[in-house]
Amino acid sequence: MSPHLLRRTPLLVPLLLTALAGCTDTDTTAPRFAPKPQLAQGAGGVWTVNSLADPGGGGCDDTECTLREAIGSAGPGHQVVVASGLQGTITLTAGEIVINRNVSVDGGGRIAVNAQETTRIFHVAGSDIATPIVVTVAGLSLEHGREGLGDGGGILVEVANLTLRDVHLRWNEANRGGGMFAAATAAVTINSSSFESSYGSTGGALYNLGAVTLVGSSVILSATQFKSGQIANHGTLSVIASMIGAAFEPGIVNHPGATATIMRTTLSGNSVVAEDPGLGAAIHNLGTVVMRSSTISANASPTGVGGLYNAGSMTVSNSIVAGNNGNPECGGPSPVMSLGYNLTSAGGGCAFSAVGDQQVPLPVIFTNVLVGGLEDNGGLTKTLALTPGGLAVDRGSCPGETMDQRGAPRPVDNPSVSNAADGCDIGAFELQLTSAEQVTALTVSVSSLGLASGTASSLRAKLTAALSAIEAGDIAGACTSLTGFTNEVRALVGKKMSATDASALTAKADALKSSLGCP
Ligand SMILES: [Ca+2]
Ligand SMILES: [Ca+2]
Repeated sequence: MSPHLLRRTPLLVPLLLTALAGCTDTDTTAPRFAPKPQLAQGAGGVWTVNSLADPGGGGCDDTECTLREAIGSAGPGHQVVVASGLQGTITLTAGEIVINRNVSVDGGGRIAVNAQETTRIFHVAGSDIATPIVVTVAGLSLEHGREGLGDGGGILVEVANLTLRDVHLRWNEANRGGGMFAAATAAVTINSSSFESSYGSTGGALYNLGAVTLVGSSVILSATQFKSGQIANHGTLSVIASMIGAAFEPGIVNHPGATATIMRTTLSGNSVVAEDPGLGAAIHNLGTVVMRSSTISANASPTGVGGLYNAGSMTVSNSIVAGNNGNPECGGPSPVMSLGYNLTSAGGGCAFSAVGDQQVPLPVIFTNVLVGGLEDNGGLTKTLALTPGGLAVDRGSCPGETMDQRGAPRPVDNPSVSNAADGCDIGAFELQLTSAEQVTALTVSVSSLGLASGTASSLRAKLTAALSAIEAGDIAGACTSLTGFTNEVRALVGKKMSATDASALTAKADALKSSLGCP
């Protein structure tokens, strides 16, 4: 056990800032809600919440239907929705809300549920292990849930298949799993959602005994103790296109017997206190970890392992594990196995020596690999952008991948940069081509088709004109040249160019025109 006591105080300032920032969305108490005639409650299996009160008089009707009443009234397969115009915070006053049937609950992104630190918020549990209930919860903020000595301050998931979509768990606290506890009988998919400012004695954000998948989701500002991780995984965990960062203690602790798959994900800003020697700041693995196309940077464990600690089985491919504070960045009794195309720091980095692996001097990491801190670079989660022309660009290999963490296309092959394999970039982020680079790539494509020289040079001339226009800031001119190019390509179909080649060229040119805002 770690001797230190993690205090919640350091969280207060970010908590307050987040609270202020969040006011506009969900804390509006002045209702915009104007009562409108509703369809009869329950008609067509739809129950409409029309009140921010709790618990309500007991039944869900058109005069008053609280969230608790709607969920209690909904039969198997029914939906709970929120009346159009209803917006604000539901303050729980009667304990947790139990969901024990196949229902979907959608707050439309306009409703916060605040448990005032007196109770857990949702308890999702069927009773038949052979037939778990199937539940969807969407469009809600779940705040200030607290289960001090128990499991799951925000949500406790037991015999259930639960999908969260656009659900934001904030300021929740529990003994195990401040935001969520997933039992061994739980299967949970967490999509486009976030855990923020959670606290758990073990598992600050999430404690998993079952099967949990995060997609396009974030875990930030969580805290925990007892070396358990923001995500304490004892089951099966998949983290895809997500971000885990700015947390106290390791981002993920993968416990003995547990399996974690990390893909197209960024772990950054996780920090382990000096009183926990030997802990890995990003991932502390005692089970099995498979990592691919992820970025592990700027995590800190001053007396431990800055990036990846391994006492089990861990394989890493096409990933950046560099610029973490802690020596070494990979450590523990078992080697972190490279499957190739990784980039790490020279010296204190990981002992990667498979095909495509690079050892880069530490000062270069933040000048010629990564741009800097976590930013909103598009997509659902923050990312660490790559330096244009830097050492990670086109030096990776990502067979089967079609997008990066943000959802941007990958691989993107910059024809001016030599490829290590398929033109994919190393890590979670794929650098997209600039407009000028897209024109150059089109020129390379034209040259590779084996066209008659007159045909090829006529097409290239249009692209050269487009490139000159882009470099001169003449967008209208670039649009004109690109339109001339696509018209000429289409005219060649069936004569000097196959339909397949033509559509590949016009698709790229049209995408560029679209990004330039061409008419
Ligand atoms: Ca690339
Ligand atoms: Ca290239």
